[in-house]
Amino acid sequence: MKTKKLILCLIIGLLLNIVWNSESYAAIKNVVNSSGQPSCEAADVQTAINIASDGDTVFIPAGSCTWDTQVTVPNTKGIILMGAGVSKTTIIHGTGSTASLKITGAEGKPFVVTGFTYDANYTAPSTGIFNVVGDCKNFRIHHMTMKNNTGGGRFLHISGYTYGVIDHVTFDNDYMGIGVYSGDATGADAAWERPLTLGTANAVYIEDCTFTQTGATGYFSNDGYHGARVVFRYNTVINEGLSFHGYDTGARSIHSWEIYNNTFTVTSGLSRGRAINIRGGTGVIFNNTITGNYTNAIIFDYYRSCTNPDHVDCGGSTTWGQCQTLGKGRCDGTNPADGNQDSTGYPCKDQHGRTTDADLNGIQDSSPVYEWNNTINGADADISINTWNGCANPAASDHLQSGRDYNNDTEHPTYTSYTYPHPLTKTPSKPESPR
Ligand SMILES: [Ca+2]
Ligand SMILES: [Ca+2]
Ligand SMILES: [Ca+2]
Repeated sequence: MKTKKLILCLIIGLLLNIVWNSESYAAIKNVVNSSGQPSCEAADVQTAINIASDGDTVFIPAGSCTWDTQVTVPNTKGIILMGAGVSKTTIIHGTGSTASLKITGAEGKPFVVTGFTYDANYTAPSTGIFNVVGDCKNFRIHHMTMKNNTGGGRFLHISGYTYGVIDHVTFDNDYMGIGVYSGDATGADAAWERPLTLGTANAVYIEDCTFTQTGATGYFSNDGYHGARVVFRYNTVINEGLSFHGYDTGARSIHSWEIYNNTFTVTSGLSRGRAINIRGGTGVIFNNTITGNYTNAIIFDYYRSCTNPDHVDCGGSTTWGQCQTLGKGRCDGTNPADGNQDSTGYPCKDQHGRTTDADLNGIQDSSPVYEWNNTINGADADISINTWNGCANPAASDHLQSGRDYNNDTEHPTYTSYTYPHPLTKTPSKPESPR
């Protein structure tokens, strides 16, 4: 009995200590100017960040400010950067081709960004108006609006060995909502050496977000490469498609992806290309509802099946991507980059249905893709392979085969999806009454 009471006292003491600690140390740093007045200006936000400690909230009050110098959060602190709400605090990107907000994350230092509208001002850079780097494993970016990115760049660019969740963000007038480049160019090989972890927290989760583009031309809700792991679920995509890079234009392909319970819609009077377009890696695609005038529901491309400037698709000239060797050469049985288990070069490096070489025999291991319960305009939607017109010996159909590399209308035999909503969305990040 005595021991039990002692343990109980210790537990209560520990709990009180946690409460006391969080109350004592998690402070709110209101952003003010040199006169002490509420401010959303970049220099004042930076000053508040500089004096904040782990767990503190830097509160950006209502107002509209153009950030023409970059605001940075260093990897020495994990903070909450919070606006007064999307209808109240507006930050306008004003640093041209450089991100106006850059967070360098760190392992063990979770960070949160929430509660403001971020206006790209039609100049979104390729590395995002908002750039996340470093190796934080539990960030959250939520309840924001990002708008007016029509400049060809990204709203949000995430690179490094980093995982977390982006939820309830509205991407409006979107060119490219989110680019995930986990591993980044220099860490892409290391990212591909880590084992496949479908159904776990080891990914960048994008959930309950809305991506909308109302222009005449199609754009992409998001992208991934350099060994990225992306889970894209419960999102609403309007007049856009999802596209992941392979072992072609990037250092390495995206590593893995889980795409489920999303809606992809083309509104009346518009047309778009592919709803889901993937160029490498493995994963699952299920329960997606595709509606409207998309040319294709789900397409797999593997560029190196046919990187030949002379083939018919290219019209005898090298055009972007699909007709360039990009320094990687074709997968044709002679390229040491590939598995070369048959005369076509199969399995090609980072191709669909292949993953980390966990058994270290020098050949990327088989992990077929599974597709089930996807529809386009009410009918069954399947993965189809882009077989470049006129390309043979080898053809894409030699490298990507149904029943071997991918399976349509077949539930994955062992996969279980990760908890929804993502547990990080339960983390409180709203002080009771910020002032
Ligand atoms: Ca192997
Ligand atoms: Ca089918
Ligand atoms: Ca199907």
